[in-house]
Amino acid sequence: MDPSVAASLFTIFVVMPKEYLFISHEPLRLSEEETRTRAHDFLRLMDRRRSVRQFSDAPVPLEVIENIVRTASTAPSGAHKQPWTFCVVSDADLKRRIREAAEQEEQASYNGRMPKDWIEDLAPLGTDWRKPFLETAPYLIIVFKRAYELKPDGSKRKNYYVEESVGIACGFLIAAIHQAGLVSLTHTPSPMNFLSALLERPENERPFLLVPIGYPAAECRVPDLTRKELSDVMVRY
Ligand code: IYR
Repeated sequence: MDPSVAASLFTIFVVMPKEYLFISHEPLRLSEEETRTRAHDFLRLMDRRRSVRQFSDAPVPLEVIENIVRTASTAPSGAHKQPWTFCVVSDADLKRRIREAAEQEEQASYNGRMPKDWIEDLAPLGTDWRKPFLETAPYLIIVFKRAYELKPDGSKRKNYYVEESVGIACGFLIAAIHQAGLVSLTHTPSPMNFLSALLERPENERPFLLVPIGYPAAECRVPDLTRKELSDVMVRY
């Protein structure tokens, strides 16, 4: 290569900082009154959310699930890497296999793997190893965290704050489900690696959370729980 061409290329690709595009941001600009009302209304909405373990098999349109996943994927993430994959399962045979594998793990957990204190802490929730909702709910979303990205050439690219990012995305997911009038459960069968095998996920993905989604069963009951007061969760400085 001509040395002057090489010099120009060096300047363009090595010396000159790349210009990144910034666009203007147009946030909602609300009056203080409207902000107060909306904060209050959102609290009232979210405070009605409950984790549900008894699902109806009533169908949910796929479009609703897609928009819920799109909402989850708006979450902030480390270096905007969006290190998540949402596996959406509605196939009855796959749901059955997930249930069978989850129940096998849960049976071992409830019958010896979980310490006594843990079992006692769960008693008010009325949970046990049986997970019929994994078949009844019309959809299961299995959230995978991407420990790193696998490039097409096989090389790896780091992700950042993966746990935090995927946790926030799951929060958005659960809020979006509730906002749409559906119910969900944050289910964490343990260990969860059977999900990687059943869903044939690549090596850079690790199961993070299993979220059944649907309508509650007509006879659905939830434990009589209260939430902490503001004074127990907020400290002012
Ligand atoms: N994974 C078990 C046990 C369980 C653990 C916690 I922490 C809960 O809040 C609820 C259940 C199960 O799903 O039953």
